[in-house]
Amino acid sequence: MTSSATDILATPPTTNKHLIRWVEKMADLCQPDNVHWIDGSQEEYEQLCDQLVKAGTFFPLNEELWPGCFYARSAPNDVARVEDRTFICSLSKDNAGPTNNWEDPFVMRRKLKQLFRGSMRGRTMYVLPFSMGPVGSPMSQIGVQLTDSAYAVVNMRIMARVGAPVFAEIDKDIKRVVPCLHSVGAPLLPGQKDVSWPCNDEKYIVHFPETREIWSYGSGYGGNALLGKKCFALRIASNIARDEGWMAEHMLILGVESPTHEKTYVAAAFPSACGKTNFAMLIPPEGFNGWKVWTVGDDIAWIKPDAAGKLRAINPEAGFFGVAPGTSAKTNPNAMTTLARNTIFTNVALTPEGGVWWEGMTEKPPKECLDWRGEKWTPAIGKSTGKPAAHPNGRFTAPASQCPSIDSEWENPEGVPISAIIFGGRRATTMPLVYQAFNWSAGVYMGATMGSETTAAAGGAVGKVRRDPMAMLPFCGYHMADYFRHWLKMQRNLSSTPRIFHVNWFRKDADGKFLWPGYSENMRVLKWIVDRVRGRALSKETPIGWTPFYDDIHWDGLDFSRTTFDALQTVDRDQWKQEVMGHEELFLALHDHLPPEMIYERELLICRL
Ligand code: TSX
Ligand code: MN
Repeated sequence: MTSSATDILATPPTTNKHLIRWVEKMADLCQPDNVHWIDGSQEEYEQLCDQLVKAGTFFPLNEELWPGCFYARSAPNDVARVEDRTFICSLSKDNAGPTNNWEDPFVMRRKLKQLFRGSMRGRTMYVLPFSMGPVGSPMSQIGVQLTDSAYAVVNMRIMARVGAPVFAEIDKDIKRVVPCLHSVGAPLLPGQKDVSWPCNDEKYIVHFPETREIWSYGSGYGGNALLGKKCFALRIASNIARDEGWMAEHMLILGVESPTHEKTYVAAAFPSACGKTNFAMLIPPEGFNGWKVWTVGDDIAWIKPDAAGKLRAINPEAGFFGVAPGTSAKTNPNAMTTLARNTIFTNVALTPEGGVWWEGMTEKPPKECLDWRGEKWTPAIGKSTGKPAAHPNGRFTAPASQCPSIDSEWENPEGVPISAIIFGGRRATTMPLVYQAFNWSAGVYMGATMGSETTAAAGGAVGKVRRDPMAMLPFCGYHMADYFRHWLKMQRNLSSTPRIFHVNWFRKDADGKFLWPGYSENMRVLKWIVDRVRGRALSKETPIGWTPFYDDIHWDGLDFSRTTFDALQTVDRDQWKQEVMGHEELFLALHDHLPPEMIYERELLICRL
């Protein structure tokens, strides 16, 4: 380490000896040229962005069109989370379960120490304290990310609360701090010129659940590098939550306000490619005068029983890291307003005016632009090569505070009360538009068996149902069957459980046409859910749960026939017998830890069918 690093270490903005010792130890291991303690100020942010511009990582967008926005292109081999390189290194393999990659923690630690040795040479190590959830909230958790990526730092500043207030919180010594070590794995020799997106072909995203540590190597991208998000707020937090009796879920949170200003909050879990962010920011359609949907979060919910035995939830994040392609003024006007300023765009297209574009943003593509690889792209080139201008996983990083529908309570340290939980999936057949589980354990079964049909964007076979329990398959930091057990156990700590629903916006008719218009019209389903929760709406008992009658849905402003609605809501016993067979596949893999309730619920369902 150079003397400058030692100098900066001599005056750390924290009194926490464990933290200082850990930073020293990791600096010894990674050997950065410099150590920078992040204060989280606007000036620091601007300085880091300037530096990223000089390094060629960032391109400042046209200030008139996109004020405060930057554009970045990743390396082509660093565009998404790397599930096959993601590990849960619990002491026992059994604890990670069959749905996670596992390696012996001692073996993995040795391997990681090798990789991180000297990995930050020629770079600065940033010490980034962050709070997941409002600083000081009893539901919040604290981490410190050491990273050699300024790109990770500026993205984290949008996605989490960072800097001096978090150091102050750490110094109160109330909460355990989760250490997160991150390196892009691209040390520089003296005088070596850097590339615009440093990363390493070899990637490791590693979680140690017992010691609550995260080690991430080789990637600068999203979920691999912004360690507060998937690594901490889901994989590590799911372990903490299990131990402490709460839930860390891959869920959006929204509030529905009625014309009489009654507000009802719901949390919803969807697999990818279902339009989760669009749903979180829904604008009610015609016929819903006085109704409003408010956004609390679009990706993660931490849910905890309060003193009265009701579940309350916070959004641990402070921003949206959303998929850009498909986002438009038509599909999600609130998102478009949110990302209009102070936003970082990654792997979308760059227009000659210094703006950004992606597939689905406008009806007409730009005449010419640079694609996400920096190559010239025109609609004709796109057509002949089949290459999109934006990468399908191109992203925006935008502050939640800029969302027009952001809820007044979104930073309430006590969270918001959750009255309903919604599971969903993309299903062309079998699944009705909406149905309600009979009770909590039937709802847990519903979530445990949920799935989605694969789209072209995901790669692999299109149209096959992929099971994704509670949308947590890539994010549960322990054995998935123990996670179901934890869900079932939660009921015991509650005076009243949220009601549980399943929705499917994607059912098709025999000609392959969508039966439901979706988007804003989903408000009609949301209203029925709210009415059910409030004990106002009737329903019909079916073998799978409660479904609305046509007349239980508010149809003002939409011409929708009884016949089409019946087709949407059909529970076909033969299709459902097939469906139940599909459930068994996943259960087989989990059988040695599976709670008996899951078997009983399946048997009950089979009997009713
Ligand atoms: O986000 C979607 N939502 C949720 C909105 C709150 N999408 C996009 C999914 C990809 C991310 C949807 N796509 C939804 C939906 O509810 N529904 C559909 C399917 C669909 C697509 C086009 C039409 C209708 C349904 N077009 C017309 O009906 C004209
Ligand atoms: Mn997500």
